[in-house]
Amino acid sequence: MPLQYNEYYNEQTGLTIGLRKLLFAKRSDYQLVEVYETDTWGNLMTIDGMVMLSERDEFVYHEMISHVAMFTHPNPKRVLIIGGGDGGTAREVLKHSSVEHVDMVEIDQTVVEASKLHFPSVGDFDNPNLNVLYEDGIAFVKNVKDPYDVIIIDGSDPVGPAEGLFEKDFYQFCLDALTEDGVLTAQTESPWVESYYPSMKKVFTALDELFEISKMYLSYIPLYPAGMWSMACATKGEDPLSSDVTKRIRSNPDLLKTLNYYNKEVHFGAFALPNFVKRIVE
Ligand code: SPD
Repeated sequence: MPLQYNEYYNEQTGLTIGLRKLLFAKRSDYQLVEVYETDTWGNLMTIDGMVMLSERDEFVYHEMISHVAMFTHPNPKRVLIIGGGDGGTAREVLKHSSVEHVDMVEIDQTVVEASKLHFPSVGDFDNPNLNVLYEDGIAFVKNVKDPYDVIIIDGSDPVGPAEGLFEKDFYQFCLDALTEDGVLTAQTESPWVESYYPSMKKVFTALDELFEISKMYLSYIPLYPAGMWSMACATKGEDPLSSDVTKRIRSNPDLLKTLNYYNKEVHFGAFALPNFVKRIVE
């Protein structure tokens, strides 16, 4: 019998990943963090039975949650990442030469520990511009004194410690913690998983009420439920679809060369939504 990992997301329907062996398992104060060596996806991290990243496909999620925000902002210097303990989002953000300081607020030190041990190509933890804090991201954002240009919500699914990251109050705190041309991106689950719809609806309704501009965008992540993944981009006025974004992307050829998913066409195309996806948040 082959060793397999199954994440069931619709009754008995799910995703199966072939495994070689268990590399790490720790029940922290918050959740169960596991790392497996897989058949063809490199190492795989799961939290409470849900896939967080594999070495082979992590670039899609991390590039899309980071660069859409970073190129939408005219000059991002201070960045806050809520969650993101594997370090992949920070790695992408730190590729932008304008960045002077990144605070990454991860509630669970075990995620960082697992990443440092088993995902050496993901984190850029020794970067002097990265400050890692082990705190509750919601409490942190409530008390921000020195605002951020970009806030990225790289949390887990809306169960357990990440549940509060899908609430309106949290996005009000984020709005208050952003500079006047601030930009926010957040992961907002799979449009194919109906049990996520209430959380998706809650986030997009909140962003719509609070921010000047808010839009959903999509990317394709093979090891996430059904492969289609949604994210939110909300701003105090910067338009993620403006010609300024095109100019900024074009003026960064060296950064773009390091990427495997994100490019100018993907940035703009990602905001084109199928009708059934639009209806989830209408
Ligand atoms: N079901 C997957 C939800 C993924 C959210 N975050 C992933 C962490 C990658 N940095």
